[in-house]
Parts: sequence; structure tokens; C-alpha cells
Amino acid sequence: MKALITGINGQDGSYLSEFLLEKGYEVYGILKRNSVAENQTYRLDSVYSNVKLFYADMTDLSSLIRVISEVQPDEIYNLAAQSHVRISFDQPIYTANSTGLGTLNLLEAVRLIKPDSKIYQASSSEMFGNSIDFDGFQRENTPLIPVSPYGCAKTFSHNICRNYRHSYNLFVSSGILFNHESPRRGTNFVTNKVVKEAVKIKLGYSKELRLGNLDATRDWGHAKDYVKAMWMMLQLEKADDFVCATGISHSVKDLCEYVFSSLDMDYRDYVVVDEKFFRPEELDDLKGDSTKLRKTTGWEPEYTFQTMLDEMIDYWFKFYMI
Ligand code: NAP
Ligand code: F7E
Repeated sequence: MKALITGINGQDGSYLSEFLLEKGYEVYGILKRNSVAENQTYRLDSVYSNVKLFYADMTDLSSLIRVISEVQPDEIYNLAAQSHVRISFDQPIYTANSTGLGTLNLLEAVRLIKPDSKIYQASSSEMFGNSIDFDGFQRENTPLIPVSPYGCAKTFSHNICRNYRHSYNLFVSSGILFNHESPRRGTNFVTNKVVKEAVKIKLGYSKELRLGNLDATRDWGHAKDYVKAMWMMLQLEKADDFVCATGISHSVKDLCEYVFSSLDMDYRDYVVVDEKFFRPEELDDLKGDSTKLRKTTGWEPEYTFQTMLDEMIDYWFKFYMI
């Protein structure tokens, strides 16, 4: 089996590569060009010699056509995106082009060249915005009312994937994934920022941690558990949309409390609220109901919020102690 991963060098792409190689897949991926080549592939260190990489860009249809023609993939995992919500307010047009139109470029390339490829689309809980069901959860049929350019771009991708599934009979499944983290998470996302900075404070390398909204809640899982769900969705007979979440949410304040107290510190002594990190419009609360995914595929997460953060704390301790 051949799998092509867009966004292979991102957090999820790196875990998914390891997962698919263990299953015996040939793994191919696309990289967008960066002036310092080695900056791009550090997450792929453990698999670098076993994956085949091509330069391509989601905004460049011709590059996607070239790669799909050459690889002829059985499965395509579309993980590439400008994925930072706050930054999508600074770069709304690039976000729409890469995270939104980029998906349509990929669908067109597949439709023209390899229409029997199965496609996984990385949809996001950010598409819900502040829309919540009566019981406080979001699920597959909760209305999508996004509150960020990133959420709007992902909603376009989600809708166009469903449209191509129905119009052209393409096998496109969209995973509506809630926040998932790991030591490989970018350090400008709140979990890894809090853990990294708390460890630096503990070791005497830093004195304070500047954050934005501490009251927002998120349903945080581990990326390793979530890439398994992506693969499971593509093994089903029928393409569909699935929410993937833990069903438990915590506030940013809870996150700080757990991380700092694990290091024998009180977060209130170090955390400073800085308006620079506020968003023009905030998504307040996320908590996902993944009953459909669990019942259809048997997926269950192995990590908890606490074991995930423990692993991240351990990672940053080792990083700074070497
Ligand atoms: P990530 O670490 O930010 O990875 C995104 C990947 O996309 C990177 O490899 C990046 O390459 C690549 N990329 C960005 N723009 C591109 C372009 N124009 N052409 C080609 N590649 C491009 O994100 P992640 O956490 O792994 O998430 C994977 C996917 O799931 C993303 O689509 C994200 O929006 C979505 N998602 C994530 C979460 C979450 O909580 N992690 C939840 C729901 C959905 P460079 O690093 O070289 O820029
Ligand atoms: O923010 C608050 C911030 O940037 C989480 C992406 O993977 O998940 C991710 O998007 C919360 C927000 O993730 C800081 O305001 C406070 O309420 O870690 P985040 P996100 O915006 O939820 C979704 C599902 C995706 O699809 C996205 O691709 O934390 N917060 N202070 C902060 N956030 C950041 N980044 N930095 C702060 O200093």
C-alpha cells in the first residue's frame, strides 16, 4: 500500500509516517520549500531514510498533479495547512489559499489522475466556532459557525470534500479532530508553550510566562492516538465525517495549574496575561462527542490529559538537561 501525506513534516504527519511504516506502507510526503532545509525535517529524523519526499505546495496545483501522477497513492492524508488560529488573523488570505483552496487543488488532482485513491481530510473542531449542542458537546451535526479565518478555510475544505464525495463518488473521509498535542507540537500553541516555559522557569532560564485568554476550554488529546483514528477512518467501506475527541475539556488555567504544580510551583506566581495573545474573536469552549467514531471503528484513546502533559514535561526536561 502506498500512502501520500501532505504536511508530512508537521506534528501529525510525523506520527502518521511512523504509524504507517509500522503497518508496512510505502510512505511518500510533500514538503514546501524552506530556505533552511534541515529546519523542516527534524520531526522526521526517525523515519527520514524510509520515506520519500517531494517538493510541492498546496497552493500550486501543478506540483500536486506531478506528485500524484508519480506516486499513484492508494491513500492520501491531507494534513497540510497554515494551522495556527491566531496567525490566521494576520495572514487570512494565505490561510484561505493554503488551508481552504489547497484542499480543492488536491481534490481536483485526485479526480483527474487517481480517482480511486482514498482521501483523509484534516477537518477541525475550530469549524464549530461557538456553536454547542444542548448538552455542551459538539458532534458531526452541530452547526459550523467558525470564528477565525482558519476556521472559515477549514469549513470550506470540509464542505468541498463532502461535495466531491457526493458529486464524483470520491472516497473522502473528514476527521473533525479536536485539539491534539505532543512534545512535537509547535511551541506557539498553548500546551507546548506552557510546558516548555514552565520547565525553563523551573531550571532558572526564565522568569515569567506571558499568555492570552486563560478561561477558554479545549478538549485536548494526544496526536499519537489521533493519527490512528485517521487511518481507521480510511479502512471503512464507506466514506463519512467523524468527530475525534476525548470528551473531556479543561481550561487554559487548568493546564497551567497541572503543569506548574507537577514542577512544584504555583502558576499564579509566574503567569502574566498579555493582550498581545488575545484573538479578535475567541472560540470559548470545545468538548467533542466521538461516539460515532468509537462505535464504527472501535477507536479509543490511550493517553489522558495528564499522561500527555507528563510526557511533554519529561521531553522538555531532557531537552534542557543535555
Ligand atoms: P502542523 O504541525 O502545523 O503541520 C502542518 C503541515 O502543513 C506542516 O508540515 C507544514 O509545513 C505544512 N504546510 C503548511 N502550508 C503548506 C502549503 N502551502 N503547502 C504544503 N504544505 C504546507 O499541524 P498539525 O498539528 O500536524 O495538524 C495537521 C492537520 O490537522 C492540519 O491541517 C491542521 O490544521 C489540522 N488539525 C490539527 C489539529 C491539532 O490540534 N493539531 C486539530 C484539528 C485539525 P511547514 O512546517 O514546512 O510549514
Ligand atoms: O490555543 C488560548 C487561545 O493556539 C488554545 C490548532 O491545532 O486546535 C488548535 O487551535 C487556546 C485558545 O490552539 C495563549 O486563545 C491563551 O483559546 O493552542 P492554541 P487552537 O487555537 O485551539 C484546533 C482544533 C486546530 O484545528 C488548530 O489547527 O489557548 N491561549 N494564551 C493561547 N494560545 C496560544 N497559541 N498562545 C497563547 O499564549
